[in-house]
Amino acid sequence: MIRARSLMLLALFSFACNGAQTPGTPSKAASDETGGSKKGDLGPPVGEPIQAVLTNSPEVPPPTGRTQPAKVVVELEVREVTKAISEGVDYTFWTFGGEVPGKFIRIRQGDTVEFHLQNHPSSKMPHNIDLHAVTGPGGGAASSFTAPGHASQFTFKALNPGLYVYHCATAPVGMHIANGMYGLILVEPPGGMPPVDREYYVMQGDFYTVGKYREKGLQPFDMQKAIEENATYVLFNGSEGAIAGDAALTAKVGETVRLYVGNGGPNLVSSFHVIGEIFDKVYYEGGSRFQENVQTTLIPAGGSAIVEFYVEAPGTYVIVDHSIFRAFNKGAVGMLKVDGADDLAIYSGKEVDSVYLADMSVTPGGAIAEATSQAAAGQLTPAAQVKAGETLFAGTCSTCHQANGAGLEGVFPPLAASDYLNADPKRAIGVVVNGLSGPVTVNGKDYVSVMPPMSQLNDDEIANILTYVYASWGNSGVVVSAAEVAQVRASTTRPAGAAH
Ligand code: HEC
Ligand SMILES: [Cu+2]
Repeated sequence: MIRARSLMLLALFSFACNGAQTPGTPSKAASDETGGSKKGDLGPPVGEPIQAVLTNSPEVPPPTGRTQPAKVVVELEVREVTKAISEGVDYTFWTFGGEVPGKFIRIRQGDTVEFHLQNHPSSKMPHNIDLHAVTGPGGGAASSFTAPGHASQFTFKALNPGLYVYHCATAPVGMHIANGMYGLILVEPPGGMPPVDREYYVMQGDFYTVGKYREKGLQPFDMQKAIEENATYVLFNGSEGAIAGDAALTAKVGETVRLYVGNGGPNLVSSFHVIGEIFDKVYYEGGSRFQENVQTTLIPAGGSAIVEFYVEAPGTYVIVDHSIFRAFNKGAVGMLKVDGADDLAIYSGKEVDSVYLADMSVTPGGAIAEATSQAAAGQLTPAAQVKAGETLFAGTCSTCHQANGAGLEGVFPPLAASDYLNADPKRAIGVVVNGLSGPVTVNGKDYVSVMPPMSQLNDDEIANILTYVYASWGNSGVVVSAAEVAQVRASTTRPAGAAH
């Protein structure tokens, strides 16, 4: 559908180029130049005003399909909403259109945009919008200051093609952006974007909460952490898992995928990477020219990139910010699931998901979500703990102790029927919270090695993992509670450098 339409567009565009020139239309001689705002005024709007199609991420509106400039009406409503930022963690987001990132806007170079910004009556704050696609002081910010329950309107002509960030610019600006007030506006060049099979909208942002990463409950914004650029979460599309697990982006072998990638910041630049893919093209910084054969592209805060790649092999491709602690410890993980037949000449076909996905493969509505909601209701069952613990164990402990708990001769002690484990649950909690080093004897065999503290796990997660371990492989069946973990955590010390 996208392909057919864009092909038609392309054909029309080349026709227009060879035909009569209207003032301001890019000429053939200038076709190796890519822009400049002077070429962007393609004349007055033609035809009836058009209502812009806006989409929530990860969807992208269809190509404009137009060959002439139009008047385009954009209606965007600001809403302040409380929803999940991670499993069991809520946050009050300020949004353009109800979600983070804000609605994707797609127009064509030369269009005249009549922009209506509404601020929902339930909002507590005034807001405005600065679109980087606007030529003029403030990018629309001054003309769009909008109190709760009010609306404002301004008009601009989109002179430069490209992929632009928009954001709120109401003081304190950093706080409005940190709460999720950003999105993307694509200004297509007159010929449209070249056709591809799939287009997706992905936008990174950093978030600052008073509680630690994955600390449960409603988490307020932490201004000091934001000033220090010490992000608690770094996320694609506004929440952990927004484009992972069941919500992963999808494609089929043999398709070309285009990602419109933005970075709202407010602070961090993104080292955007798809594990196991090479970007065939990157329109770096969201501009008109592309680089080819790129592994990782840098996307500044308040900037964008358009990346394209052809998918040869089926499987799960993990999307990360390659500043890699952000991926594994702050949530910057997405996935592209590709269906189709293996091409063994290109890739041998061994699944590597578990290496990279670890416990990031947590899916909303899965075992962990179930345990979290039971715990929130004060009705956590051991069965739910075991199920959640199984998933977490696979992503955390199995790397060393193996999926079946057998460990590795002489290197990693067994958790299966471990006399050390079963003798003292409090001590076992301490091992996970604080790590273990030096000589230890398990089932009559000596180990002299190091287990690092599992600093990335919170009390609920450790309780669930240990409950699962105790319920498995001939162990004692002890149930471990988050309160017990908290108690051990409070009464013991971690080696210097452990996260918490
Ligand atoms: C990086 C490898 C590694 C990871 C990951 C790891 N462990 Fe360990 N674990 C070890 C090593 C090595 C020892 C022995 C340390 C020593 O020799 O002092 C150990 C010891 C233990 C022990 C005590 C000995 C025994 O076998 O009963 C327990 C209990 C334990 N680990 C549980 C866990 C749990 C639960 C997790 C996941 C939350 C985990 N470990 C993750 C490497 C690891
Ligand atoms: Cu705002």
